Amino acid sequence: MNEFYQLDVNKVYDYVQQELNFFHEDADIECSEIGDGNLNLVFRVKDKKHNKSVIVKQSLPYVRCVGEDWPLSIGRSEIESKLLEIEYKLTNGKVPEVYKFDKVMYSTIMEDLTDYVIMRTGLLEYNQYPKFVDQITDFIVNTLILTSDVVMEHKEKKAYVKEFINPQLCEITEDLVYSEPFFDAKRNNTPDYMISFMEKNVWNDKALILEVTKLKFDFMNNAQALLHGDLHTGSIFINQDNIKVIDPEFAFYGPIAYDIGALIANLIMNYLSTDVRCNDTELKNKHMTYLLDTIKDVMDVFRDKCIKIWPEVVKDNMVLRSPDFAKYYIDDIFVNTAGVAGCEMIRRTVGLAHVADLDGIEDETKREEARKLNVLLAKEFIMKRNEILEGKDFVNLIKNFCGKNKFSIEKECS
Ligand code: SR1
Ligand code: MG
Repeated sequence: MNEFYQLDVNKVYDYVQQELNFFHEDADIECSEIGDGNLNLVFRVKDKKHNKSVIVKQSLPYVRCVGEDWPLSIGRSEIESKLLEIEYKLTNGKVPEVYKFDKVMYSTIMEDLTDYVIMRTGLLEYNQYPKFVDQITDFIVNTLILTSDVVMEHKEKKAYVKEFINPQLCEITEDLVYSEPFFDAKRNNTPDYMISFMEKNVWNDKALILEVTKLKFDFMNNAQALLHGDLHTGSIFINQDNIKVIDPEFAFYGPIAYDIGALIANLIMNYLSTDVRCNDTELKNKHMTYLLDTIKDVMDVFRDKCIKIWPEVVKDNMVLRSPDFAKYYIDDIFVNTAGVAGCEMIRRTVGLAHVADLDGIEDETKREEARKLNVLLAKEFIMKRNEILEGKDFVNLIKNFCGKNKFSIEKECS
């Protein structure tokens, strides 16, 4: 077949066999469409008899969650499969193994992660993952620091910058994360009761808009490292032993803080969600403490690992001569991580694409409280980001701000 056609559950088994001859002749096949993301089709093809399965992910020429009115280049799947192959090597297999990328069908056939759950789902069920901090910080250091100018030969790095130019997907982020949530944009998904709240606290706050604009320009102009580009808890498969990071179709050369900030923001939203959803006080305290420890440790262990590998990996001739450069470089990542986290929290509350952590709060009043608290806390992260240089600074801001403001938000929403 050398023409693109859209896969469905009836066609996908024949497609896999034609491309890879993966299944036994006597296989007992079951195909399902399991994609719950915003952009693509995702199929699981499983041989129940021999317990073998693959995932087939196909790009559609439009944004799935919106429809054909929003066209999108299917070439994004090539970026995704290339990045998965690079990250597979850099991280010793912390992403799914790609079996084949098909440039005609814009589909990737890859490893099925049967023993894992999406981290967002696991956290919403109050599960804890003791190996997560160590594994995600290895992932971040190996995919980001090792693809930066600190380490890579500069012409090779620039060749990567060119190869991973991803204008359409970057535009989605520029619009959906850094622009539209900060005014009353048509594509926003803003609950009615949030409109006047947003006008008062965000849309008319000129100082905030200036800081978000600075962060947007950092996103667009700081070709620092080869990012995943959408590293939230819905892009991480997890279990008690391992993680596998999925869905890097937003990959491009951008600021390291963009990946880390997305992750931290989604942990914070789970924290706020747990506070209003969980009725078992002991479990609630345990899970919220776990989340704060995780946020703190991700940041501090990231810093420690950077400092540790720095002397072994640095190649740039000026960085080698400047012992203080590592601290300057990592401090800048921390500050911008706080800023990115704030933008991600606001866009997941009022922008086009929300998260289950907030939308899934069943009690309407509590959902409103959590959304409002999330926006106000996000503002603090953006406006006070220059003071956030250690893991404990993230945690103290969350604890102090929520402690002080929870009561007045509860009163406002009741
Ligand atoms: C139209 S795409 C909306 C969002 O889904 C992806 O997962 C990205 O986070 C993007 O911003
Ligand atoms: Mg995704």
